[in-house]
Amino acid sequence: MNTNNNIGQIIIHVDMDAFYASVEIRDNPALRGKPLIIGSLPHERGVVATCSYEARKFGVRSAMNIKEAFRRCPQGIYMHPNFDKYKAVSEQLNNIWNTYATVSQRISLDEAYLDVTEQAGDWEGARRIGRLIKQRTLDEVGLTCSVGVAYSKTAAKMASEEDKPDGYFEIPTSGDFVDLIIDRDVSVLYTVGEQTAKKLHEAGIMTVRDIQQHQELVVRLLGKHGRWLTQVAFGIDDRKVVPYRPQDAKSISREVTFQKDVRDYELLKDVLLLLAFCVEHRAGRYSLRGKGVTLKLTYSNMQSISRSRLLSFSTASAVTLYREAVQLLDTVDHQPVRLVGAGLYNLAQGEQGQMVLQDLFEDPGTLESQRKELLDALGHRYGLDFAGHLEQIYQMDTLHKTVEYMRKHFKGL
Ligand code: TTP
Ligand code: MG
Repeated sequence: MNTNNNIGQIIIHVDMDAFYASVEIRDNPALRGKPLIIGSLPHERGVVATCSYEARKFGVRSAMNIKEAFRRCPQGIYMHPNFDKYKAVSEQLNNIWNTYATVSQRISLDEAYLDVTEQAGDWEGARRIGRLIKQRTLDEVGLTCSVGVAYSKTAAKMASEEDKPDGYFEIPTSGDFVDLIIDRDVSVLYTVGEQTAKKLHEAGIMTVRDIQQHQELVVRLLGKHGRWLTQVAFGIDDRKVVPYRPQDAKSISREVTFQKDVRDYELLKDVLLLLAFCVEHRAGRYSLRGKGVTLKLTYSNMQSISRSRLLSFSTASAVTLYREAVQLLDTVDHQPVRLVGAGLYNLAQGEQGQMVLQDLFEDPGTLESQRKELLDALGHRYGLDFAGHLEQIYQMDTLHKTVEYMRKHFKGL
């Protein structure tokens, strides 16, 4: 097997470059070489999903407020994302990736871990696979990606970042990994986000070497996460590549940002009903039920709050989720709202045997008639056929458009 390391796994992490933006550029070469920003449009509310590397030179980043992006890059080209297209591309990518992996773990549309230990045989074989994936992605899909080959998942992810875009980088052993990062800032470790980095910095822990030398302090500051970091700082990460299964998700939620703040909480309740249907749809696809219900709000001052409650039974019903979310909404401060979300957590896969017990709490007949009543009433208020268009409303774009229509046409109850 692989001779260059003694851990026994060879893992590839592959991550597409500026994914959404690159797909748009591929399909419209006039965009090539330009600062392209995918997300909201400058006059709308919202954030940057991603941007081309040319736009990154202006300081534009994923998740940045779109107004800030426009301030930094007024000459940029701004476009809405086209999710259906990206999903289709992702399927193509997945087919290429799967050819070379015994197990592949998709992390998002554009990113996966591949366990290539068997197929590769040795390090040279892994190198060949890494190169092949890059070549086929370019030839067959017309896009560039960055590939990291390493002895562990953490190192493979780090390797794919190391030489981006169109990168290829190897980290064969834990020794190589430690040599590479020991004097870098703690934020080089991908589980260290802004908040965690701040906490560590404030305690004087600036680099990976500091983590190595102050393990007790790191654990005291960060608990379980700290313990993980003290391992990773020495290159220890034995996690296996596990196939991604949507049913393993810990929660399912949907949210929308309004183009103008909403002051009327009756309108919010109507929006919660649509969100509840979207969550029900997703839960249904994977036969999931949740015991916990959450409501999320972001107020106009950007303060976000979430409220949740655990039910005595688990549900996948939009009616139940809606009713619970509305009750939670009644308990919060009624300030103007820019974002509202609803979700289920504490998920478990529904089993037939539980259905009988379930019926004690949620009679299927009653739920069905309530569902119809709620949708009819909603349709009546806005003059829209919600029941007939649910399939479309489950899609993000239509959901946003519908919610904006509701906001503009809301006249009170
Ligand atoms: P990333 O792989 O994080 O970013 P990227 O592929 O655009 O760029 P990079 O070359 O740095 O890998 O995310 C993949 C896609 O996921 C990205 O194209 C858009 C989407 N996305 C969001 O919608 N919002 C976000 O905050 C992030 C980080 C990504
Ligand atoms: Mg990417």
